[in-house]
Amino acid sequence: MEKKAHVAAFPFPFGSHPTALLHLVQRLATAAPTVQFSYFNTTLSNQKVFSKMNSNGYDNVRSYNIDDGVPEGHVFSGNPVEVIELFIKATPLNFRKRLEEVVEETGLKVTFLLTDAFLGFSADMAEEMGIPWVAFWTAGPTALSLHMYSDLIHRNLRLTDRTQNSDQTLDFLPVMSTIHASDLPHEFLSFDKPDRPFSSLLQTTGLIVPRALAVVLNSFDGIDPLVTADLKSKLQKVLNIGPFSVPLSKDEDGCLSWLNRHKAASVAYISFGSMLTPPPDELAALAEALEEKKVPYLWSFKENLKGHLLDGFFERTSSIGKVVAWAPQSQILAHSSVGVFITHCGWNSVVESITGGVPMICRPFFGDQMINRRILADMWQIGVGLESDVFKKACTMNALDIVLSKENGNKMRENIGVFKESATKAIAPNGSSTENFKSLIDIVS
Ligand code: U2F
Repeated sequence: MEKKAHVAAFPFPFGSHPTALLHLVQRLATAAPTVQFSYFNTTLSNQKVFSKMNSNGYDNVRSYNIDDGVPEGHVFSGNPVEVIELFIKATPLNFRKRLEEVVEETGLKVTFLLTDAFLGFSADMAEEMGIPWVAFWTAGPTALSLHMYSDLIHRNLRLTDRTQNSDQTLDFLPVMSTIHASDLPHEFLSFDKPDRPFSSLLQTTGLIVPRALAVVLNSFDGIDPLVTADLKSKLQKVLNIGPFSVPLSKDEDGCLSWLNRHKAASVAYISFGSMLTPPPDELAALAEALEEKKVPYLWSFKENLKGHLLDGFFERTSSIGKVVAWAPQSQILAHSSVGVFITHCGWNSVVESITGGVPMICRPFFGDQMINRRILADMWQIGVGLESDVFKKACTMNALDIVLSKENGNKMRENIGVFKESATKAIAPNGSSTENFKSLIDIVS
């Protein structure tokens, strides 16, 4: 089939960002078979993404490796942000170089840029190339709003690192009046420190997204109408196209058949996303709470840490629990046996929990996660935080009691049911997300 349009897609190669963009690219590629899609990602991230995702059946999608900016023989200091900063320093040259080679190899001029909103250089690159740019925001609408209002927030709160513990709310901003200063991401507080490339990159995001022809989110119009309306008034086009229907993953460890053997709403599913593992003392506290309460659990737990773990907890509790290195999460959260999701509040996990109708116990760590916890627990009442903010045995047992109790659990499930219904409507034929996705196809083709 002759290809006229050629979309270049650039992910931010960390956490769930690259997988989420590839899902979007594959969905668009299926809907627009005459468009060619080129997906540029670092070698390591491409390996990770494609080991978990099916790349067959997408003849019009090709992936390319780009430089990750890590010098040969580099010895890492142990600071997790270092790899991100090296990558940022290598941009946009690494993307531009490979893009030019691909155009040369294929003879296909790039007609469109679809990139992670973190990659603010895309606005200039698209302008230089004389082509449109669509930004993909992988977190929630309130987190995007935070970046749009960063100047105002900094002015009003006079933020410094010390205000991290402040209980002051952002009540001067109606769309964020329930958010506390202490919920703001650490990097957000360092916007004035130019020696921190990740902070600078985030600071650029809010300034640059209004230049995008459209901003695409894994969200739906009914989730937070006030925030969505405000974003719509500030951006050229806001396209909520979620919840994404994540392609079914293989269930190699038999999680779903294990869940089939349990009572409705009885199991705790535990996962801290694609990057995080809580510190050992918190893992121990969570394990002790599960063991003492005899809560059946299914734990997605990174394999390399299993060995030294938890004084034989997994062996001792194998009759009530199951531990796997990677779980088919969205299918698990859609299973009726799951009663609670113990989560770091990453946005994709939040959306999957809402779609599955499962209330959450929130233990956020960084970035937008504290904001998500605030919204889930205080505004929407579909989750609870931990009294001491971190896993301690007593407060974790208390949170399990609340969510798994009939009265509170049912109330939360009722609240979450309203969002679930709105999500289901959004992705139905003629629903808002379906229509937004059609607009996106029109734009890229
Ligand atoms: C960053 O979040 P993460 O990538 O750590 O977490 P999520 O946004 O929740 O996405 C995790 C995805 O990985 C899947 C899960 C989600 O789609 O279904 N998964 C799985 O399939 N099996 C497993 O065993 C474990 C996970 C960042 F840290 C957050 O703060 C942001 O909100 C987020 C989005 O920008 O990116």
